[in-house]
Amino acid sequence: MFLLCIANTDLSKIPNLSAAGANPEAIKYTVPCDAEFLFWGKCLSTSALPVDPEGHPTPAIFSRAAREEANFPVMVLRAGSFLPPKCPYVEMGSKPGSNPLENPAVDEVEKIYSWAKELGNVLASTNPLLVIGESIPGGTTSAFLVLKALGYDGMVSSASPHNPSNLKLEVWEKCCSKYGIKEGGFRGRGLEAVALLGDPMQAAVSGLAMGSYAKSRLILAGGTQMLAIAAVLRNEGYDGMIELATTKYVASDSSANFAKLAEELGVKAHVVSMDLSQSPFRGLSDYEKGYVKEGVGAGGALWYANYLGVPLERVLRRAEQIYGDLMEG
Ligand code: AAM
Repeated sequence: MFLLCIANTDLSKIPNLSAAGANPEAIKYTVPCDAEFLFWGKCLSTSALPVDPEGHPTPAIFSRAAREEANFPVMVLRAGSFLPPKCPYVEMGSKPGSNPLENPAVDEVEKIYSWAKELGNVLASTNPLLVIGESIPGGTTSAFLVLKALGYDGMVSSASPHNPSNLKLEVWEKCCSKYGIKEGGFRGRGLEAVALLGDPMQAAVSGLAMGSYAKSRLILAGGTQMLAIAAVLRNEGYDGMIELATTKYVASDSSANFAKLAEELGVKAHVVSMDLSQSPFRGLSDYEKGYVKEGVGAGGALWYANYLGVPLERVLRRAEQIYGDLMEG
């Protein structure tokens, strides 16, 4: 089964920090639209697909294409989003995350974690393989803050080709002054780091992972945001195998330290070597230039389809067809 965990964080309201939406107003629709697109193949909360500020489409295109080609079941988990998606979903009863520069980031972190753990346990008893993706604009920054707090020094990726790394670092430094914390100060306290600096998606996905590990194979579908989940798991005492699947765009992002962080965390990474350079659509071929890169579990969905016997090329052609139809419509 493919699970998409959706959430929001007020971090996305900091200007220029997130590119997962055309503009700050549009960003609040990214999450419900991603879920709707994955589920129905069209967005219901807005008339158009989520795009970045330069018009490049959401990676949900690839997750949806993988689902259409491989027919795997999907489930949406809402762990605190500004707006509900117009599709069936599991409600975690949690609030969107706060900007830690204003307030501690995640309310009721233990509740989210324990509910998700129980859900992970239930899902794992009927699914031998769980692939878990995310949609949370601003999520690379909350990932960075948690990694730093847990002592992992490396930059996260970004939905933009121009990673606002300095801005992310500035947010971390301001958090250090506000709360009197330092790098590595939360070692061994993964959930506490999430509560102060992370986001509700991290609490939910960490719980799902902890609850399912003993029973099923789990693939964290995403890039450096999923490495932050791995960091939480390691700091909550999980010392088993952690697998992650992501696109080559995150793995080869020179503004981030994906490989170094994955190695430090003992994460086995499946990197999907997709090539969109020949795509007739600029919205897609520009992924090769570092636009968007990953999200909505795209890398994991491509990996999953391939695992189920569908060649990568077929899913990519389907994604082009889906995008082409939308452009014409
Ligand atoms: C999710 N939906 C998206 C999207 N993502 N729609 C358009 N572009 C994206 N990149 P940042 O921290 O820079 O905001 O990047 C993280 C977000 O980008 C996540 O929501 C991820 O799923 C992706």
